[in-house]
Amino acid sequence: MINIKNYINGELIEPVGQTYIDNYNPSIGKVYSYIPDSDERDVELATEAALKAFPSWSVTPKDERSRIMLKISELIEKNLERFAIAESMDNGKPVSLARMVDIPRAAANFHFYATAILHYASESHSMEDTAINYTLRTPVGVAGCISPWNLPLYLFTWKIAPAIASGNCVVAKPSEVTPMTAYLLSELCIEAGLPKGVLNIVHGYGHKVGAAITVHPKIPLVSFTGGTKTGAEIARVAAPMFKKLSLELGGKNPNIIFADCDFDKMIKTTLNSSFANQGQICLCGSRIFIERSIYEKFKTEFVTRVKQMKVGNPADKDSKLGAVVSKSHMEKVLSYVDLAKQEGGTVLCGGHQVKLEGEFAEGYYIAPTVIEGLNYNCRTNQEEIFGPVVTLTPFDTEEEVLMYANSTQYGLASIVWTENLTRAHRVASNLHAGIVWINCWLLRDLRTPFGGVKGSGVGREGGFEALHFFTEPKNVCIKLK
Ligand code: TXE
Repeated sequence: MINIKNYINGELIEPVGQTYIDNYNPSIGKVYSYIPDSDERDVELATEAALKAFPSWSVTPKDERSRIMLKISELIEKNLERFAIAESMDNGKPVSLARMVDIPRAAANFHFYATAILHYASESHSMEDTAINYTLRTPVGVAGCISPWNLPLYLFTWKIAPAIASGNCVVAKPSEVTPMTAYLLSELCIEAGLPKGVLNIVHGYGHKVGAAITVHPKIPLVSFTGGTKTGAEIARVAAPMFKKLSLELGGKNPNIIFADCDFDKMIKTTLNSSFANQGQICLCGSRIFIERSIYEKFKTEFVTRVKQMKVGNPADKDSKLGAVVSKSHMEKVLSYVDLAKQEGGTVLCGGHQVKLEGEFAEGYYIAPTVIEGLNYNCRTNQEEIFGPVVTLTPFDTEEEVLMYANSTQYGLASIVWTENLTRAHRVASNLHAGIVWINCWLLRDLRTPFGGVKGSGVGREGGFEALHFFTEPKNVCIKLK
């Protein structure tokens, strides 16, 4: 059994309270390591270390910061297989997915911001011959980064990389449900020569460690990804302290399928946008709206293919779905299937736990689930389920489907399938969402703004948006005469 340690001031250390939390492997439903049950004392140590490192790190030349970050990126790539297996064991996702998506993306996050910082420039505003203004962009200080369990290392590094690239020091908290790869990352940071105190990782519960980061007076900005309720709690505490906040929260994304789409491409991608990572991606399209003239064709083809998706041991090459992240999450997702039935829905396939054999018998597996016959405004179609569950709803007009699509409290991503270019632009501009994918899904250019509207959050990550967030602009005005 591995005892995970906190990474504070360049060292791997035990939590002050010396207590630990059980860490489950969801694919077998058993404890396989222990996580520090840290509290505000550990956050205090981490913040002191970060404050001590800040004066030097914030003036370390960009080239040097970049060099160290590139080294971290290289080390992640070198350890790809080990990290992919660790991510799968911690989270339940197929190893193949972690190998193809999660871990390469974590390396890419460091690589991207190691180079982005070299190209980051600030503005100047000339007032003809009266004066010249220029904007200084300086690191803010100690950044709090709090991340969730669905894409553990991917989302953790998506925050840390821009924060340290722009000269901040960080107190970070990975999800207590999936802490392992953040722990492995701390070992790589030591190996890469990241100066002590620049990145500090404190493991533990949200209500202890996350809350202590949020309320700490010396942490002036918080970047958070997680549930909408938690985001609201963080905003409630941080707003009166005038902290900078970036909140990337839940989604209930529409996948809008017009009859003129490229059917084969659409079906293939829709299987993915529905069930990748067991549906536990805030960008998954869980509400599928299909133009009525192709509704039956879509339903037949889609359900046939969903039934063929193998749910199994995450290490098996042909497993399309692994385990969901925890027992309580499995129960939550299955409770939504019961709710859907009560709301008049018909389960076309799935809707139940999958019991595997042997050592996987106690794992948390759910069959990919497709439900039809629900109103667009019932709870099943309004609340984030965050599991392998999608609903099918027919529509007749563009106006009607836009109303359905925009009807939730969320507004993160949308997917649109049509070969009609004019309609694609029109629908994209009328969707209330931070991201619209036309004829694709999860195609990501790291330079683009990433985030949502309404209950899906505040602020944008990605590209220079993140560097703006992690720096404070200061205008200097010089009179010329
Ligand atoms: O997330 P939490 P949970 C959604 C999804 C899921 C629901 C709840 O619907 O079912 O949220 O998931 C830390 N102060 N998403 O409960 O609690 C926590 O320790 C500060 C969407 O796992 O929001 C973890 O590190 N921090 C989502 C992080 O917040 C606190 C991804 C996220 O956990 C805290 C995950 C507090 N008071 C879940 N309480 C997405 N948008 O991708 C908890 N945390």
